[in-house]
Parts: sequence; C-alpha cells; structure tokens
Amino acid sequence: MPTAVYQTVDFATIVSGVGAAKYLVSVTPTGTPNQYNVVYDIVVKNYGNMNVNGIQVRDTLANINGAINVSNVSVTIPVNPNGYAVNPLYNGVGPLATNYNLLSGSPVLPNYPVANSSFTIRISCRLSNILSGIVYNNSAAVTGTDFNNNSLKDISTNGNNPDLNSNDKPDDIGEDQPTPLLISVTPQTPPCLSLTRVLYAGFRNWYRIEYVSSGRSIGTGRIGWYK
Ligand SMILES: [Ca+2]
Ligand SMILES: [Ca+2]
Repeated sequence: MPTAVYQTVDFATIVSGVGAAKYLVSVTPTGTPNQYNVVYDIVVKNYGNMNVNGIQVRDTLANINGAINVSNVSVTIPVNPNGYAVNPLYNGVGPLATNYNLLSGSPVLPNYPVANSSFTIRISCRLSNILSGIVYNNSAAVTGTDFNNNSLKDISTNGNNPDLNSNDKPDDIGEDQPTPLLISVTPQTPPCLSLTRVLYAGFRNWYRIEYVSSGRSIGTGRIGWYK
C-alpha cells in the first residue's frame, strides 16, 4: 500500500486586504449646456480573513473637472449590511480633510459573513462645464488597518469588481484604473430631405424630381397634375 502524503497546512496564515471599485451609474443632462447630474457607485470589499478596522472611503470630486464645477453633492449607502452612516460633511471638494471622507466615523468592515464583507456607496453630484469628447477620470480610495494595526489602502478600479483577476488581492497591476466620464460627441442630425432640383419638365404637367440630402442624390420621383 502506498503511503499517503500529507501536505503541511499553515493554519496561521492571515490575509488582510480591502479593495474598492467605482463605476459610473448614470449621466443626465440638466438642461443647462455642458451640465450633467452624475451618479457613481463605489463598491468596497474586505478580501482578507480578518476584520478591517477604521474603514474609510475617500473620493475627491474636485479631481474630475475642478472644485468650482461640482455642486449638489449627496451620498447614500444603497448596500449597507453593517449600518454605516454617511459623513454629513462630505462634499468631495474640501477645504477640510473631512470633506473628502464618505463614511461617518471609522467603522469595522468584517470579512464574515460574506454578505457583510462588502458595501456600496452612491455619490450623486452635478458637474458643470463638461465638454463632449473629453474623458474626465476619477478614482476613489479606501483605507483601514488590519489586526496588527498595519495600514491598508486600495485605489479603486473601474467597474464593480475590485479584484479583476480573482486572486483576493485588489491592488494588482491593472486594478486601479480610473473611472471615466465621457460625453460622446453627438453625431450631426442629417438635414431633412429637401427637393432642390427639378430635372426636367415631363409629359404635360408632370415633373421629374430628385431628392437630395447633404448634396447627394437619394432618389427620384415625379410631381405634377393631370389636366
Ligand atoms: Ca487581484
Ligand atoms: Ca485597486
């Protein structure tokens, strides 16, 4: 009988990590030129096997298009299994350091149960002077400390999954992509069909006509009346 080989298992392994992802939920024109109501969601997750203490999430909205172009900021926590509260002083533009903190206080983010290991913050804001065809990037950051008081930090990556390659490490190369806001250039609406040429007078009072759009012939027909 072959002897079974048992691998050594290190039960003392402790992994600490917290990650963030941020995505653009919606962009709605306000009616004022170049002004939009924009909604972002930030997903934060504990990737370790211990609590993360002193969790805080920061988002500098001033980085998108300058502080002067940010207004009407509001924050909710639509996925909030641990009962966190929003920092009422958050505005995303300063001048105080606390103005960038999305969470009130410095709560604990548990790793277990799984349903409690992540939460989602929603930022709604109004952005002005946003030009079509220009990419406005922004990122959020999450910080905390592990059981040994080591600092943990992660820069958000675009989307709703902080750990794109599923290795429980949310800070690999390519996992800190900024979240873009891009108002695509609106294609010019083609002009209405216009009758611009009468090719020739036809039989009796009928005229052969040509439909032209943007200088290009797109069809022919006839117009006229019977005597
Ligand atoms: Ca990863
Ligand atoms: Ca990251």
